[in-house]
Formats: sequence, structure tokens, C-alpha cells
Amino acid sequence: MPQSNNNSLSETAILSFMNRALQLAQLGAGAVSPNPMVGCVIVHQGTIVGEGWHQRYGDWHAEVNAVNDVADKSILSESEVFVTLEPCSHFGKTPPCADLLVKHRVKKVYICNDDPNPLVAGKGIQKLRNAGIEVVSGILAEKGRELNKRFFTFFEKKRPYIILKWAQSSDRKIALPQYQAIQISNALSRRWTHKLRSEEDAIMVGTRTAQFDNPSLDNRFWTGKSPIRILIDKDLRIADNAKIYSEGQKTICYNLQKEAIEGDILFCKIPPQTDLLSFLIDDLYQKKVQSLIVEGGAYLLNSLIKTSLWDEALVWESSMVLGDGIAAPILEKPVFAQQQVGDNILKNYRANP
Ligand code: AOF
Ligand code: ZN
Repeated sequence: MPQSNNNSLSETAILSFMNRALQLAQLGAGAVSPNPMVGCVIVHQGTIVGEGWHQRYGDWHAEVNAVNDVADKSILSESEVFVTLEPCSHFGKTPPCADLLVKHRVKKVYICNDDPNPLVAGKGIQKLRNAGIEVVSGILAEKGRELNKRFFTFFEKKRPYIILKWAQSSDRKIALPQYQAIQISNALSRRWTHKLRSEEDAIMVGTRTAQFDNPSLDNRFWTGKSPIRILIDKDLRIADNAKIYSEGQKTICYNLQKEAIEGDILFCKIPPQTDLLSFLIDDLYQKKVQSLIVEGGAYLLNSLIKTSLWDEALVWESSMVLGDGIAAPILEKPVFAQQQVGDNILKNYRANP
């Protein structure tokens, strides 16, 4: 890390500008997938002169918005650029950001993470270096990977980022024995759940959960979009008028019977003798779904845990005692993070902490 002197930024300044770029990137949450969240800060003589972030899928990249934010473009050649992801090198929805930075002959570029997208993957950094621009990558790299955990998992594991979510009683039950309706987590969890839905691409339940809970799996209590609903219903037992099939939100039903598009519903037939979960996860990858919340039930959650097809688990723990009931899944992992939310504890587990 460079030392502070008259011409270069101190380590503290570098970290604080990159933290600001990460903060800006986060503003794209729920709106940019399957693109990553990216933030960019432009600094001239130690002061921020331009800021930008990738705001919506298909819109300008962070660097373009930050450059546009600089009033006097002539100072760009004496400025440092802080960007949370390697500037792109390809002509996609927009021209390459690396070319833009080269055009303005910026002094130095600081980056959190290299872009795992094979269209870019190092070529952006190379373009900058070939033009004589100094590049430092890996600043707050861990924070950058956490921010874009969906994007990195998608390219590195070739599947969506999988988030398991459930609520359990103090005696580790997630439902009553006959699946009678009961609210285990508190009222605050509902709004939190809808925020989560606004930020992830898809949400999945198994047949029994769709049957007994009749969930709508939409986002009514937070701003932003609703996720694509994913239903596993091998024998098409769920009725057409179930809430999961309500109009105005896409649903994909994985089944063994038919392949069809009916309004907002895509019926996707699983080929015979195919492992259902691996087919489904791969199909979601092909459909560019970068993140998936799994809401249950127990059978589905346990199958994913058994096959290591999960990345994160969000478990709401209530002090309620249920007695007889359906056992909660067991994660043989330490708690990664936890917080008190009203009278519940929300625990976060990671498959690879
Ligand atoms: C950047 N800055 O703000 C973003 C980048 O189809 P496009 O044109 O939107 O390109 C999408 C790809 O560009 C995406 O997969 C990732 O590799 C990169 N995203 N790059 O320089 C940005 N959002
Ligand atoms: Zn770009």
C-alpha cells in the first residue's frame, strides 16, 4: 500500500474512498442483476470530484456516471479513479469503461475485484496498463466479494447464489405436525423478508409448502421488484388458483408432466431419469438467475444441505415452544453473524465462512 507523501494518497484515504465506492455500489441492490453492483469515485488532489454507480440493468456503468459527474473534464488526467470492479473491456450494452478511462488519461485506477466475467477477466486491467495507467487491484477485496457474492458465485460455481431461509421455534421446529398455519417469527420478520425478496432474483418452495401455506412469494411490504417464483411440483398438484400462480409475477413450475407457457407461468418439464435439483439449479443458471431464496419446506432445505447446494442460511429463532412438529434442518456450521430483531434472533450461516 502506498505511503502518504505530497503526490500520493495515504492508505487511510485509499480505504475511505474505496469504502465510499462500495457504499455507492450498494445503491444498485435489486436493480442491476444479472450485472454486478458497481460504484465509482473520482478523486482530484485528495477531494472527491465525481461519483457514480451502476443504477439499473442495461443502463450506464458506474465509471460513465462518475465521469459524467465531474464538471471540469480537464482535471481527469490528474485524478485517481476508485472503482469496485475491474472496468469492462467489452462492447456490451455500453462501450468499454476501460476505453473511457484511457480516453481521459486518468492518473491511476484503484480496484476492489477483478471481473470474473470471461468477457472481461483481466482484459480491462490490461487495457489500462497498456495505455500507461497505473492500476492497483485488491483494495478491500473481501468487502467487494461480499457485495457481489451473487455475481461471483454465478461465474465461479456456474449456479445461482443459494440462500436458505426459515423460522424455527426454541425447540427447533419449523412447522406443526399437520402443517397447520402458525407464525413462528415475529411481525418485523415479514418486512425484512420482503426486502430480501426485493434484492434476490428468485424464490423457491416445494410442493408441500405451496399446498399448506399457499404463499404468494411476492414483495408487498418493501420497495422494488418481486422475485421470480420457483415451484417444484412433479405431478402438478398445485391448483391454478394458488397464490403462487397469481398474475403479474413470473413463476417457473418444475414438473414431470408438461412444457408450456401459460400467461406468467412457465411449466418446465424435467427430463426422465434426471436428478431434479441439479437439473433445476443448472436451468436457473442458463436462465441467468444469479440468486435464489429457498423458503422450504424441510425436505427441500435438507436435500440442498445434503448435496452442499447452498451458500448462506438465514434462520429466524423465536422463543416460542411448538412441542410436536417438523424438525428444523441442521447446519453443521458456526454462526457467521447474528442480530437481535425484536424478540427474535436472526442468525446468518455460511457454507464457506
Ligand atoms: C463496469 N462497470 O458498472 C458494471 C460492469 O451488458 P453490459 O454492457 O451491461 O455489461 C455487463 C458486464 O459488464 C457485467 O457482466 C460485468 O462483467 C461488467 N459490469 N463493469 O466496468 C460497471 N456493471
Ligand atoms: Zn463498464
